[in-house]
Amino acid sequence: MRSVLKLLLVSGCLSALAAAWAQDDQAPGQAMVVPAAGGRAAPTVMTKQPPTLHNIYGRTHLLLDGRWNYIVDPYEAGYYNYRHQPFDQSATGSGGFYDDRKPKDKTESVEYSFDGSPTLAIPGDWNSQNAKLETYEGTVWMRQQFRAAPKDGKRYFLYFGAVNYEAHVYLNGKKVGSHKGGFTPFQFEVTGRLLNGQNTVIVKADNTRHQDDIPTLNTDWWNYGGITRDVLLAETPDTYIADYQIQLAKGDMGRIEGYVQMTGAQRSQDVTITIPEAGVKATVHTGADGRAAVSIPLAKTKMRYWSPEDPKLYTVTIAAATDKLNDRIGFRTIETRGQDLLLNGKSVFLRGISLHDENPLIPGRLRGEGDMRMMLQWAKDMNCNYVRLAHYPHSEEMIKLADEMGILVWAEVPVYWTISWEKPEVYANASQQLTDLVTRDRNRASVIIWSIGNETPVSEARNVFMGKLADTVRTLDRTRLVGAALEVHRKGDEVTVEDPLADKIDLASFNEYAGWYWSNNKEMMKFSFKVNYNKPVIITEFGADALGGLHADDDTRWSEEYQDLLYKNQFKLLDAIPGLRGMTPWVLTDFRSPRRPHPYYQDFWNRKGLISETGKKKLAFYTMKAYYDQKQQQYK
Ligand code: GCB
Repeated sequence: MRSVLKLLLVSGCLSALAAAWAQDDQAPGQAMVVPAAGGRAAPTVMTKQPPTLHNIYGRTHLLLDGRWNYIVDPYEAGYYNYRHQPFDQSATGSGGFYDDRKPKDKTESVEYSFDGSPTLAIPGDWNSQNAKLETYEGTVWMRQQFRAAPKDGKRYFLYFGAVNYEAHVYLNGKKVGSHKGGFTPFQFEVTGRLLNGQNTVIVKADNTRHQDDIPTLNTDWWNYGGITRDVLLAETPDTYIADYQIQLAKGDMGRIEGYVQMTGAQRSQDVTITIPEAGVKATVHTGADGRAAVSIPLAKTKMRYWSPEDPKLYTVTIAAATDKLNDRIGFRTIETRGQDLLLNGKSVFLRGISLHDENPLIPGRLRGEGDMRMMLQWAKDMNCNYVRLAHYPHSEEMIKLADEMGILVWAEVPVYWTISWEKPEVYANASQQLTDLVTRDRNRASVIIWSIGNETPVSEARNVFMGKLADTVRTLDRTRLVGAALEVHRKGDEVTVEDPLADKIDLASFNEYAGWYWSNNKEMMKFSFKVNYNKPVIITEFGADALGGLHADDDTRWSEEYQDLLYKNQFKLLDAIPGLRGMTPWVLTDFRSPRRPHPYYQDFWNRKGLISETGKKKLAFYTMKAYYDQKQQQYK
């Protein structure tokens, strides 16, 4: 089988290759791949692919970012013919906008043209780049042209950091696959399909919301559409390091544990892991399945453990005969002991804040490192050591920056509110998004908690769905904690959490809106929290809306004073909870939401930010900082 595979690779016969993978590799990646079939268009079929490349930025690659021409297509005229049949599933496979057709002479009419059409900066949502698209939900086609010089014996992958929500991808007029899910990476192998010279990639992105998607129809954030993260053409050797986990063993600061996964014809190989600065060198041998377990004892004195105070990253090299990769990895442990939360064995308080992947100043999705640094630096200005990256996977770059800046991370999937709990395909989608998140970030020291969802209402079907997600995430990564933002229940003045899901996760983590959605500043102090779980208590949300610059007395809703007093009241209520080990108030900055129409106070913004949409810090920002300064002293 192996030698056959090699031959196929060289000859670039992708359909046979896809079939070979289907037999050999178990891999994440919900993307649908269209095998090339002698140049003829093939119907979309599901084939197992090699795992989505881990550590994509560590690969030889060409960034395909920049200006992409685009065509807005509300009726999907470029996808369906007039009988509403997809062009890419017709006998010829052609007819859609992905043909990028130009009239051959003056006698021919073609009703679209990428040449001369406007451009979007990619990565970037379309809503923030064209006022007419501010609320657009539907299809936009985007085209990029690039030059390539594919080499024999190398494999090539078109990799997308994220496209919201459904993407159909075409290379040089042929479909390479499709993908659903707005916040996780996906790739298509294009070995044998790349041209030597100019290539054209065309993406149909559709951000239409559906009840049976993840997230579902109803959310409290802007539905930014488009190619919102980097697009890369990555090159790998024939047999390459597909995935690995190099982390401290659960609760053991003296041992690195994990695995290495090779993919390709020569998958059984020696693989050497070196961390020169820590004096680590170990060799493992991958089996017939390309996998080897890794377990390396450490000399304690040599290791500087990663923490917010000392975010030390080591250069780790993973080298096989056919491939070699570098990564920057931090080493730390995270555990619970009763109600205590232990980072590197030491009790820690999570001084956090929630945030969306949105730059309020544009407003639009974070476009790159500058935007990301701004957001994380704002959190640091408040003396945070932790962020909740709500409510969906943020970018890989963001997590890497958190690693570098020393900020602990709660990472989440968009299992939010009223998901279609009963449908197996909806579960499969959620589980895939969770898998893709863990696969991407499993080596990032900053990530300490995988969150499987937010404010999901208790019911039998939901409990089964969420319980399975909790089990899934534990099989993917044993070293981190599992959380979910649960809801509270009120019995008179007593606030409790009664949720069977709490038994399946590692934290008593919940959202509560005392003083805002229930009660008010005057009356909220009558409440008390009774949390009956022997787990660290983490408040995943509380908050109040305040229009930046609106000053009034602290009973007046929407004023900065109201928000400020609510925070002070919250600290008193929450400090009375035994086992309180952290919080991520809602939210760092004001953010756009279609659910917030009040013409004066909201204007389609959720105003719970501690920083306004112009970047001005509200009163409560400083109150929050003072509280965290004090917590820092307490946990020194
Ligand atoms: C919540 C949600 C969050 C909302 C927030 C609010 O409970 O988790 O997504 O934006 O409340 O402002 O109502």
